[in-house]
This record gives sequence, structure tokens and C-alpha cells, in this order.
Amino acid sequence: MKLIGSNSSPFVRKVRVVLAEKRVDYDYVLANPWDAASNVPEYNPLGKVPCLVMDDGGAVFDSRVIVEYLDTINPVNKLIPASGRTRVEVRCWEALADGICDAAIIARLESMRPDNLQSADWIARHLAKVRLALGAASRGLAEKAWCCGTAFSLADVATGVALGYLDFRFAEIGWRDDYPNLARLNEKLQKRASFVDTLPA
Ligand SMILES: N[C@@H](CCC(=O)N[C@@H](CS)C(=O)NCC(=O)O)C(=O)O
Repeated sequence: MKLIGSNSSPFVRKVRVVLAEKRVDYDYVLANPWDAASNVPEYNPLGKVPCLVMDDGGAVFDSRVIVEYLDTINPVNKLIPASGRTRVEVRCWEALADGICDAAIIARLESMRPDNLQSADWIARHLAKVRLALGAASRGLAEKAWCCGTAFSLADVATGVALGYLDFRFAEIGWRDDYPNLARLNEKLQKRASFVDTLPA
């Protein structure tokens, strides 16, 4: 099994953290999806990473489908509840955290366009989504040790990856002052080997 990805992508990091937590061996193949000569579309027609390529050549994307699959392949550290309300809650945390990354990436890509083509409104709109989603995550976490229920889950993986991405690309947001409970969670998560070994670069 090989994972096609890049070290700056939060979605790839989420998958790599899950692979590490599940102790699954894989080959990591670096690819730059933004490169015009990228071979990513050969595997994922959307041209996006992460993409998991199975031993029989079948390709699995996107990150939510990949982590769902990975959680089923062994019983080590189950990260997604099997069914019911808690399963939906974990997936909703993941959607919120992925949404933070999506909005932050859109804002970043817009800010990288030539000055005369940039829309300040478009950037502000997406950074507002990041702030609102951080507030929702903070309220959802409250004083709990983990995002969902009483155990470490995909909800924590996705949230830690989103917070790590903000530190990587949007350090100026300074979310720790506004959300000390997220800071406490994040400090705990970033010490895990799965997070240490996948720091964005
Ligand atoms: N929803 C997708 C998002 C993946 C995504 O946006 N990947 C970015 C890198 S962070 C990418 O490959 N972008 C290339 C492009 O949009 O052409 C997932 O969860 O895997």
C-alpha cells in the first residue's frame, strides 16, 4: 500500500497520523499536486493528495474515505466508533476540522495571487469561517480531555492537524489566547509520536 502525499498538506498529515496510530506499514511517495507535471491525476482524477494506492493498483481518496478504510483494517487503536450517535459526532468533528483547513487553504491561495487579482473580501470570508469554526471546536471541547466522548479518536486527530496547520501557515491568528482549552488539547496531541513524526514542512 502506498500513500501519495505532500508534507505541507493537512489532509495528508491526518492520514499519516492515522496510519501511525494504527501502526500500519506503507510506502510514502512524495508528490506536488500543484506541479503541472504531477502524476497525481493518474491516481486521483481530481489531482489532489492524499491518495492511497492499494497493492492491486486501486486508488482510494479523499482523506475522509482513506481514514475510514484504515480504521477497519485492524483492531489497533480504533479511531471511529462503529455506529450510532458517537460515530456521527466524531465524523462531524472531522468535517469541522477539515473545514478549517479548507477555508485556511483558500485564504492562503488567494493571498498568493498577484496583488491586483486578490480579493480582500474573499480572504476575509474564509478567515471568518476559520474563526467561527475554532469557536465551535472550543465550545464542543469545553473542559473535556478529548473532543468526543472520553477517549482519543479521529475527532482529536483531525482537530490537532487543523490546529497544527494554522500554526504552520497562519501563526498570526494567535488562536491560543482566545481558546485556551484548544491550546491544552493541542499541546497534548502534538507530543504524540504520530504528530511529532508528521510535522508540516
Ligand atoms: N477533501 C480533500 C482535500 C484534499 C486537498 O485539498 N488537497 C490539496 C493539498 S492540501 C491538493 O492536493 N490540492 C491540489 C489541487 O487542488 O489541485 C481531502 O480530504 O483529501
